Amino acid sequence: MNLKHYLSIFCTVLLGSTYLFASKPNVIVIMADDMGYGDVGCYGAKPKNLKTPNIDRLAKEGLRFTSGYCSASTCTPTRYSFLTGNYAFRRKGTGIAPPNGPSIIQPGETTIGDLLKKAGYKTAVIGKWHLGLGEIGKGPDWNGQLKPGPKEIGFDYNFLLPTTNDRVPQVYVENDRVLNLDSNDPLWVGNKKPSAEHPTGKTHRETLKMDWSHGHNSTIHNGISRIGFYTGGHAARFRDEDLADKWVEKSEEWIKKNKKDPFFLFFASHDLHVPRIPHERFRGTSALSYRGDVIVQLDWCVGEIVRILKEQGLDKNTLVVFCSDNGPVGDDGYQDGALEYMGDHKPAGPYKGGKYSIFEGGTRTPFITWWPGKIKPGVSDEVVCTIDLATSLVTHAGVPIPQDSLIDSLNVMDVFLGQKGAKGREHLIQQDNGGRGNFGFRKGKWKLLRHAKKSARNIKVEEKLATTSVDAITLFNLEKDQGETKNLAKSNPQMAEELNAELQAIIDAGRSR
Ligand code: NG6
Ligand code: CA
Repeated sequence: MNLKHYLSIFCTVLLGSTYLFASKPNVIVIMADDMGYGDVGCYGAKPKNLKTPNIDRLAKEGLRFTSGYCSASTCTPTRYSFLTGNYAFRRKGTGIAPPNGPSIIQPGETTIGDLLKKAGYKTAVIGKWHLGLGEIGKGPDWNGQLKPGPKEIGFDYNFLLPTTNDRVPQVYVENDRVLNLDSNDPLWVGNKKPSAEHPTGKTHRETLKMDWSHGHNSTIHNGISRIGFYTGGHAARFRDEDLADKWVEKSEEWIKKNKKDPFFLFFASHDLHVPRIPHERFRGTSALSYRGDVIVQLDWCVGEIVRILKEQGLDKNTLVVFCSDNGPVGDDGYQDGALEYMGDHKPAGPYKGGKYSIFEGGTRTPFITWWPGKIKPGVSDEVVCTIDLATSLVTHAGVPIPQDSLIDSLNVMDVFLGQKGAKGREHLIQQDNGGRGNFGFRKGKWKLLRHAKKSARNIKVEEKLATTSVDAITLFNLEKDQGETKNLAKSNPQMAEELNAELQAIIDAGRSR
């Protein structure tokens, strides 16, 4: 062997290891809850209303998407689609999960976690789950093993708020058990009042530290009444004020333990979902009351994640994705001052609608990718969606995707990484909570809305939740009319028909990848 041979072997090894290194970055997906397009500084929130320096820094050092979407305008369907890569409307039972709902994703349905594990990733979900726990027909066994759960569907570790912070019970789940549960004080969860004297938001309204406005008037915990009833499990109950700190604490522990392998962390913040309860140190940090204060709290979490990555020397080899699970909402059931203190803040930015709606505000949300040294700072107008993370990340990690899995998740990794000339989605179906048969269809500059019912919810986030009447088919040119105000369905019926037929064809095809 001569020098040339040695050089070629050396180069091959170097290239090989560089390839391996580059193709398996750590990935942290930070998913905000109910955060709208206009809720952060880098998307137009004014500093006098609230400051989000950490999220803004991600955008400044990374890629900020102007057409980044979540796939649904409520939580459960977006999360289902993010994990499975399937449009949620294809699957019954993917709407907002109730407290005692079983695991919506059962073992056997392939998830992003399953496939990343095949690439050698360690995987974890920390934060809000809201995808059900336990067997079909049984639901969660709160005092026993909560199986199946994340562990059975692709996550090595989980530390959860099992449902939502406004749904019972207010306990943490670590792996498949309620944390700190005392067997002498079993946890009971149900949807009927357990006894006549059980205090609720209705009977003990004067004792509440935050009053409800609609729903949310059942069992009281931490001075706040919730959706659903529960008793027991007192030692296991958390304080709403401490959730954000807990997500960061557990993430830091897990990252330190798993940093030798490539890792995938789904950091599922409960902020800014109701009840919006900032930690005491974040109170009054915005001009928007608690709704703004919990954005500042979430922004702090983002800063902590970056701090941890830097301290562990992982920042150059970690892709951070910041996104939201659905658009914004003002009053979502508690009198927390969100509407009263909104001022000139526009939670959905220039877009119409918000949470629960198929207008742009329902799903077009903050979307940032950050990977220092790899992603060139900039802004991208390409269309991407949280549903695409699965195929993009898994393909990037070199794992083949089974034919019948991740059926609506597209490989837009080059777009996420800001590669020159890379193209995002040609089209995207947006849905609401499902069940109502409402669809949004974005294709290029066009946006078609198909409402199965003659009403749409929450057209204006800055006002009380309402239903407003809508036409069955509406068409908008987002290039000229980003606020979806001028319906072109009548003046351009051909385009409306064409898009409606294409939307239907994608639904009928049963898959889009
Ligand atoms: C609704 C709740 C709302 C919120 C939502 C789920 C009422 C009146 N409204 O049913 O407060 O919990 O469900 O939000 O109960 S999500 O972001 O998790 O999808
Ligand atoms: Ca949500």
